[in-house]
Amino acid sequence: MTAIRLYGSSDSGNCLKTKWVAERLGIRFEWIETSSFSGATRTPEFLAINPAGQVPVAILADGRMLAQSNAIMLYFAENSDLVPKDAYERAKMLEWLFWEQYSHEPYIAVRIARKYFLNQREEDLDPVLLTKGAAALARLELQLQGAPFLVNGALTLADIALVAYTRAAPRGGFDLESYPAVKAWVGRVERELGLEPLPPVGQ
Ligand SMILES: N[C@@H](CCC(=O)N[C@@H](CS)C(=O)NCC(=O)O)C(=O)O
Repeated sequence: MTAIRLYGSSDSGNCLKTKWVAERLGIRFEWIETSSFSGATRTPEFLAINPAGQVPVAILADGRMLAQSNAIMLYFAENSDLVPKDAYERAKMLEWLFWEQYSHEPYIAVRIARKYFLNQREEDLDPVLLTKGAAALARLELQLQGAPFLVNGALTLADIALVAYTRAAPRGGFDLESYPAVKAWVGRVERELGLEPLPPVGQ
């Protein structure tokens, strides 16, 4: 059977989180590097695949298309230990996934993109990105002060979704030294996923 095709950018936490889940669960896939910075998500060919013009996109073995990083992760992880069996714990995991997309990614990922990848000057960045991003890190810190993972003491999709941009937050000008529980959790999740820590910014 044809493997799943995963269109994604290696610079994007949204894309990497789907790749990490597939790798951890031994799901066969072909990675098709598609950078939003190079305009590859705006070509007629790509828009025919995903009219929203965004990566990640999965083309399943039977040809069906699935977009949105958290939907793709959930599809891959169905019936795996990355999704709690208990209805309340599963809903708590979803609570974090929705929070990630509304209260974390729009600030931390956007600041990383503008500052690190597009080299925009500090004074040209919307100050809200810093305050709301710091608030998101403080919320994670509160949760992780008393728990090794976000939900029910074990690795779930919530950790994978949230670690994607949190580990890269220093690229957006956020200092993880101010969030020691978050920093320790990043290391824990990286070890679970077999990821090398990102090099310090500037190296
Ligand atoms: N909520 C979407 C966000 C996807 C997204 O913003 N993708 C970016 C790369 S990280 C993209 O393709 N941007 C191109 C564009 O919006 O034109 C998800 O989680 O998949």
